[in-house]
Amino acid sequence: MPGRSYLLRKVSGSARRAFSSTSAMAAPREPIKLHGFTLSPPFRASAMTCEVLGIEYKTQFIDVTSLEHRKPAYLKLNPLHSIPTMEDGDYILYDSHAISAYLCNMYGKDNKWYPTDPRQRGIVDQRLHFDCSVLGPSFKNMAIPLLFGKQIQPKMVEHVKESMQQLDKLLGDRKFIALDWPTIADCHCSSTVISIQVSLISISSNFPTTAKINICFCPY
Ligand SMILES: N[C@@H](CCC(=O)N[C@@H](CS)C(=O)NCC(=O)O)C(=O)O
Repeated sequence: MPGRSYLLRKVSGSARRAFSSTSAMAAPREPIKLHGFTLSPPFRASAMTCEVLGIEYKTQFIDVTSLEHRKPAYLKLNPLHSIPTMEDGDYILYDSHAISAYLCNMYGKDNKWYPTDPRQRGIVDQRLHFDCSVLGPSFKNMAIPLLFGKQIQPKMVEHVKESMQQLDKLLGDRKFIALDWPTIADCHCSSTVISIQVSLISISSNFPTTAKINICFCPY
C-alpha cells in the first residue's frame, strides 16, 4: 500500500499538471465567440468584460424571437438554452457571470476586474450572485412579455422595484457596486439596470443612486 507522502506527491503532481494546462494566458488564440443579442443584459455584460479586458471577441447573433436558442444547433452548445454562450476554442461556457469570471481568470492582466484577494473577491461574487439571482430574474420576468408585445403585470413591475431598492442599498453613496474601483460586478449590474431604465423610465427616476452607476460606467 502506498504511503501518505507518495499519495500527496501524486495528488499535488496531478493538480500542478491540471493547473498548468489552464493557467492564465495573455490572449485567446482566436477571438472569443459570444452567442446572443445586444438587447440581452447578460450578453452585454459578457461583451463588456471582453471590452474592459481588451479581449478580441465576435458576436454570433441568436434570434430569440424565432426561438433559435431552442433549436438543436444551439442546444448542442448549451442545453439550458440561456443567452449568452461563450466559445473559447473548443471550450464552451454559459451563464454570463461564469463567463466573465473565466475571462478574468484566464486572460486578465491584473487583478482589478476580478480581484484574487478573497475578501475583495467575496464582495464581487456577492454582487454577481445578486445580479444572477435577484436583479436579472426580476427584469427577465418582465422582459419576456415586453419582447413578445404582451401586457406587463403590475406584480412584475413591483418585483423590479424591490430588486432596484436592494441594489440601491448595496450601492449606498459609492460610485461602484462592489469596491472602490470598477469590477465585473459593475459590468453585470449596470447592464441589467440600463435595460430596466430603458424599459421602465418611471421606475428609474425613483432610483437616482442606481442610475448613477450607468452614467459613470456603462459604455453601452
Ligand atoms: N444567469 C443567466 C441568465 C441568462 C438569461 O436568462 N438570458 C436570457 C436572455 S436575456 C435568456 O436566455 N432567455 C431565453 C431562455 O431562458 O430560454 C446568465 O447570466 O447568463
